Amino acid sequence: MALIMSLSVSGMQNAGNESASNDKPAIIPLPQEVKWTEGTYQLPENNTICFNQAARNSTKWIQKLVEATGKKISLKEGENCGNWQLQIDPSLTEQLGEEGYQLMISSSGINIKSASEAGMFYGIQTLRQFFPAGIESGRTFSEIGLKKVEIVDKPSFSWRGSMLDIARSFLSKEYIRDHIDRMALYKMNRLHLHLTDDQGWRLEFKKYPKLTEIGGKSAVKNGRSGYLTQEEYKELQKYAAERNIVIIPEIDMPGHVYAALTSYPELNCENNKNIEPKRATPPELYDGYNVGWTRLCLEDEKTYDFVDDIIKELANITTGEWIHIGGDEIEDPLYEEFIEKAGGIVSKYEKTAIGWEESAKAELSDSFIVQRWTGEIDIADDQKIIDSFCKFFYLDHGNVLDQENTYKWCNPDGISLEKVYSYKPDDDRVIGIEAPVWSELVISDDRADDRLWPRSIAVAEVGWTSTDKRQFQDFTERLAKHGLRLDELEIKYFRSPEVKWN
Ligand code: TNX
Repeated sequence: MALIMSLSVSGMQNAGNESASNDKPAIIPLPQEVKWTEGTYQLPENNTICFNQAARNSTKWIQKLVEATGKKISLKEGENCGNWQLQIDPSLTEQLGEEGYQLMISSSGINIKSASEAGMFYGIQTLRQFFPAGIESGRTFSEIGLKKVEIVDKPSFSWRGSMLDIARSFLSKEYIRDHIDRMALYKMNRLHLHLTDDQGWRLEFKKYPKLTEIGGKSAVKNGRSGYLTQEEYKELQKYAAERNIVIIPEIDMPGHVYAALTSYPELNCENNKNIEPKRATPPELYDGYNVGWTRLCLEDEKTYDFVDDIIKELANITTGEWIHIGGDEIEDPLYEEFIEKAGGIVSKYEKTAIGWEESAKAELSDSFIVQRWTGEIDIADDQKIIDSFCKFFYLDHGNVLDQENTYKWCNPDGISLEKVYSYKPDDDRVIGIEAPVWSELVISDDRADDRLWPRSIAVAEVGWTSTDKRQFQDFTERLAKHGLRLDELEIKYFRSPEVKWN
């Protein structure tokens, strides 16, 4: 692809500089089919957004774009009634899928079609990338020229996920909300929240208030404590849903439960005599880095009352289809039985269970989704799989070799952009990918930004664009132009040396 460097930079500095429009915009994730045509479409002084009834809700996203131009907008319901056409038509599902769209920019204006609100939202996200980066911080431009194009696009995977570990070190609801916005720009659609671990319990449960009263007070060394109330959790879900993102809550069991054991010591059958490190629970909280040293008392039937209560309350406040039960890093003779029972409880409350890879050792129902991180455990033929292989996707690892405050246990070289980008699905049970940021060492917003960006953009493209269309060199050239947008969004991203940032 011929790229005319620096044009977007000068476009940024001089509001309204038309030269910006002569350059092809860098679209990430790369759409499945793009046909550029000659010339640009100049937005006129008066804009009419013409939408059909199904697209009414979607007009709010367009308004943001047009407002940035300072031009006039009016809304009109109908067909072929304006220079912006938004049409949602469920009969396009076969062609465009649930999340696909068609975007055309021609001399008559802008036309987006989709089968659903999700597809329309993504068509608009693509269009957003045709606008100067300055719109991201609310800057206005008097002249905006949009390169003429025809795009037909849909994702190759239905699961394009990001995982935040807010258990070791908490991230505020404001950070999570910003993260949802950032994910949406790159068409990611699943936000997995790792809500509980040894170092903290981060979601309020009405039936077990001490989980957050006690377990919410701790954190990993130098990390942040805190928790989300149910109200805040619901608000986040709603905010995410508007942006086609589903929140997947994880309550990690039967291991990784020290915060719960401190809050309700009756869940701990060793009564602290046999677990290492030896501690009195309560009142001591845990702020260390060990994994795999705590467990719920699986010998005691009452533990399952707790598990049932927790999953029930969680299912009640969760609008998405999935509940993640954890299941990682624990040796216990009753482990498999636990996974089977907990999976059954999730189904009883009409949700679909997800567990980390180890859960595949149990007899799982077909609906249970396994999240791979090592690839070493055999998984039954009918199981669906989410790939989070640590060597490609563990974003708590360094962006480069020996980056400070990063882990390297899975990949001693660190996980470069190129490494993330080189992932290829090898199995047709895979429904998608997800990149976790574990937070033992990610104890501030700036560090979270640095670990997440720009690698999450590579994750997004891997999840969206078919493998045969992806090329690392081309990706980095497009990414270079997104630096400005990330700056405008005030993301403290890692200036990866693999990219010649504009
Ligand atoms: C492994 S892999 C974990 C987490 C740690 C992470 C640190 C997996 C499912 N669990 O408990 O935070 O390593 O990199």
